[in-house]
Amino acid sequence: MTSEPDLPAATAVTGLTDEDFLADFHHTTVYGATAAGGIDRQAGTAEHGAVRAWFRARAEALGMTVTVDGIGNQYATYRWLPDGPTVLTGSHLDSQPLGGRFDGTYGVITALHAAARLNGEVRAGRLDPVHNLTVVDWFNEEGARFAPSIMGSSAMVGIKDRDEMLAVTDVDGVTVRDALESIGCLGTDAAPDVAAYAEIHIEQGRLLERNHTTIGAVTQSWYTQKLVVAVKGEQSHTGATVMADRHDALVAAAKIVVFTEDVVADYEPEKIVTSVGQFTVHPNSPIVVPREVDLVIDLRASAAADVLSARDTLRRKIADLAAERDIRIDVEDFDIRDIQHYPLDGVELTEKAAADAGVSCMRLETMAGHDSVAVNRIAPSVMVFIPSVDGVSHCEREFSTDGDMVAGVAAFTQIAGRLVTGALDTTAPGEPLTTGSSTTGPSTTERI
Ligand code: HGY
Ligand code: MN
Ligand code: MN
Repeated sequence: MTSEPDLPAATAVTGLTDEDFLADFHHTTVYGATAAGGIDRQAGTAEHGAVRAWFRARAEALGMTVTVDGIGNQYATYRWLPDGPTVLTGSHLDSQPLGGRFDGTYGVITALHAAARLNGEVRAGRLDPVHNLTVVDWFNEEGARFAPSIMGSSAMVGIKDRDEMLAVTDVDGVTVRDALESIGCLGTDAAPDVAAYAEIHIEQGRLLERNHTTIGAVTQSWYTQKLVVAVKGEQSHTGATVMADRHDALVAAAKIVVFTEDVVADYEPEKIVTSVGQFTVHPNSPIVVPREVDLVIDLRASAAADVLSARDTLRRKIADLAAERDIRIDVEDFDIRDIQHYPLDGVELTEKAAADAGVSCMRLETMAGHDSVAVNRIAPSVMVFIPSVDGVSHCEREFSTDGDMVAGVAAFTQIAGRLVTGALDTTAPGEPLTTGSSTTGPSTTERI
């Protein structure tokens, strides 16, 4: 193992200061800015294209080479060595509708500044890398406009089929391929060979805040899946059909929403979460009994068994409901993501880096999904958090302080510096990629 570099403060090296980082970060909020202080920068939109173009130009201005792969992931690389696998760092620039300014974007800008600081070290002869360093801006981590989420990284590591993902359409029938072409991000470059991956992100929960801690060293991700439900009743006149003759899809769908909330009451508090986030009524006319409601249930838990048993309970209750009300309800498993255990070496690396950066650190799990959940299957991945005020995310009032963000940049620079000198070169990836793994397993559509 090469000796661990004691990286001096960045200011001494590249002139890129904490103020420069904050200026870059806060500049990104102009792309898709909403009136209430959030951003709306859904994957493949003009706003998303604009921030990605700014990122490419900024990276090139910092001396990086930018490439784009066939599912729209952008890679900015310091090519210090002629070849060999690169250390990959980064996150995503797309957002949820009316989302927060920090989710994903913080990780991309932090990775960019950490890379620039380390480049200064290398050029000053104070860092001797055994790997190149790449900053990635993943395509469509959020899965809001195009489902599933974590799309670009999952296609890059081979969990999802790239051409299948390019054919996914949004509600208006626009394909991922069309959207990527419209923002000039349908690339042809090969994705990099990855030695190790690191991602820093806002916690989107309140554990760090509750524990007055600045850095989170993430040990595992939660087991997550979606249930895609189509409730199929019969359209009729709201004013002329007697109640006994109605096959009201909306009343049945509403009951499913309540089932979903009730089912988690059987489990340990804060160890399982669920909501229906998407709920579409057809034909959605004020004097028509709805014929169909399409809804998506998001189910997540620290233990896979809890998601699977909650899923079975829901399927049973939905089947009973369909029989009672003489309607059809299709239920499909979707976007299943196994738990990912991040390598312990990487967790300890984060703890060391936080100590060197002089900030507090604690271990925790991630309830939210991240691109690291995909990449950890092919390369040892390090997942790092900074605090979210009130634990709020996917919301315009999402917030992290400048102080915490800057502390995260310092710690992340330490982590990336150790990775480029081979700190995880003998560490295995998380859960190896196996064919038929649950994220690629068949989605079962049950007609009830
Ligand atoms: O799936 C997730 O948790 C992420 O926010 N896309
Ligand atoms: Mn995110
Ligand atoms: Mn998100």
